[in-house]
Formats: sequence, C-alpha cells, structure tokens
Amino acid sequence: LASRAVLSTIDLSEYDPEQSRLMEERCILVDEQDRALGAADKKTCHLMENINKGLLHRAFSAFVFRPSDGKLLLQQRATEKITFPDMWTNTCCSHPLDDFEEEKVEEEQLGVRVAASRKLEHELGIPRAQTPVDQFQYLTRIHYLAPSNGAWGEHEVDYILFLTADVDVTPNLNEIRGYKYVSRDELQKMFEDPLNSFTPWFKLIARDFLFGWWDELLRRKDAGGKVNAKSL
Ligand code: DMA
Ligand code: MN
Repeated sequence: LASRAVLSTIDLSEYDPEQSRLMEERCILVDEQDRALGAADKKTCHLMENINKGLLHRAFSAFVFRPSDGKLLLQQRATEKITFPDMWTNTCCSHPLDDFEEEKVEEEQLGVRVAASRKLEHELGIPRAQTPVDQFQYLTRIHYLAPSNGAWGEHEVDYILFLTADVDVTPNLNEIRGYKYVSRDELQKMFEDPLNSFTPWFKLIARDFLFGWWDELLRRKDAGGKVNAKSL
C-alpha cells in the first residue's frame, strides 16, 4: 500500500504562501478501518496521484448550529485555498495532525475534537472557550474520495461533529471569503441555485445525513437534547 509506493510531489511556488506553508502540516494516515498507519505531509496526502495509490488520511467536518434559531453556520472558502477554493461548505473542515500528541488520541474521538476546536479558531476566529471539546457531538465517520482542481483531491475518513453554541466569528480572510447562518429551507434554496458551488463532501453529507439530523436537532432544541445518530 501507500507505505511501499513511491509518492509524488509538486511545486507550490505559484500558490498563496501561507496556504503553501500549511501544506507542511502532517496528516494522520489511516487504513479503510481508520487504523492509524503513520503520517505524511498535507501536500502529499492531497495529490490525486498519491490518492490513486491508496493514500488515505483522517479528517473532520464540523457543523455549528446557533441555539436561538437552529440555523447552521456556513463558510465560503477563500480564493487562496489550494483545494476547493471559493466553494460554500459546512462550518469548518480540516485534519487532526500528527504534529500534536493530543490530536492523535482516539478515545472518545478526542483528537478530532481538539482539532475541530483549534481550526474553528484558526479559520473563523471563534475563541476556543466557545467550543469546548466535550460539547461536540460525534455522529459518524464517512470514507470518501473526491477530486478537486488540477492535481488535487481529497481521500479521507471524515468524522462528522455537531456543536450547538453561540459563537463570535472573526474571519481569517486567508481561509474564508465569507460566512452566513442558514435555515434548512435557505440551504435547500442555495443548493437549487446553479450559481452556487459547494464542496463535494458537504453535498454528500447533506444528501445522506444532514437534513434528517437537523430536523431531529430542531425537534429536540427546546429539550436541549442531542441527535440520536443510530435512530436515523
Ligand atoms: C479538509 O478540509 C477536510 C475535509 C473534511 C475535506 P480543508 O481543506 O478545509 O482543510 P484545511 O483548511 O486544513 O486545508
Ligand atoms: Mn484532507
């Protein structure tokens, strides 16, 4: 598998310097059962040539809902992003890193929770105190592969996390162009407008899971309850 394959690389000098630097982060490599196999830099992990050889890494997709009205916080990815630029997507996605011991912890999905709190602050400027790791609800994990533009793509075991919390957003414009809160119906309308483009994982999660879970979240909102993923 990947450990024995000769992996490809690429020159990043044409890309945004900060996003190029972030390509040095070390992702956690996994097998299809999400067993950790080691680490590789983010650049190596996101080249389709390597993905086609079986390279797979761990990721998370966080969905933040506003308590008062149950609306979902969306972001539009910055033009500077190397993969999937300018697309609308869920609140925040990224990777638990091999660079941090606590992000490798698998018990109670601690590693991905810590990474989610870290990246909600990095991308949206949300203070970490507003995203306590024990408040994220883990729903499920999905295995998916999606080409992006040019040489790039994604191939991940992606942990889906929900958080219902009031948050203060101060966008990092190198990461996101914009953000907005949407109701279920407003998101449906956005999907129907061909002028909007969405990340493939957000479309997949929306199609297969999100609307059902969101309905349950709204039903249980006043009871302060969490979504029962097994019942869906
Ligand atoms: C990667 O997201 C993770 C998923 C689930 C697609 P990303 O490209 O936004 O990560 P980062 O901003 O860390 O490059
Ligand atoms: Mn990835």
